[in-house]
Amino acid sequence: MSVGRFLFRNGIGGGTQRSAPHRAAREPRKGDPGNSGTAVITRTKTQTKKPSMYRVLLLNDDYTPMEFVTHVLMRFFNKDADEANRIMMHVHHHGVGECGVFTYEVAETKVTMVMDFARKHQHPLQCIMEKK
Ligand code: TYC
Repeated sequence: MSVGRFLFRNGIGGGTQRSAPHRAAREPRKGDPGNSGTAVITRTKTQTKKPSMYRVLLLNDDYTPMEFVTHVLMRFFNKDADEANRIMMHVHHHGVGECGVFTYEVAETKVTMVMDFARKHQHPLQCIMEKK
């Protein structure tokens, strides 16, 4: 190869140096033309919100039969016989007890179903919900 051809191929002679016109050869840096150095973070993470949770409680009274309360706990709160009896006796002795913890709409539905069921059987059983 001639000296002239060598210099042309290796970029010293031969005129125009060509490169991609719109892509920087490195990461943009502060002070580069058209780079203010101010970044706008449009979203840091997927937005998720934990729902508020509500306790559903049974209240004690002097008239509702124990067996009825145990049945309610099995029917509406999916407790087995032992757990239902334990919760019923807790309410009987302490005045109030937890049936479960649910989102607002589920808790509200449980309360309505228990209250309707107790009314239908003419028992004064009270079921309420409270925000955790
Ligand atoms: N205290 C009631 C009784 O002696 C039993 C009972 C238990 C009632 C729990 C309501 O939520 C209740 N028959």
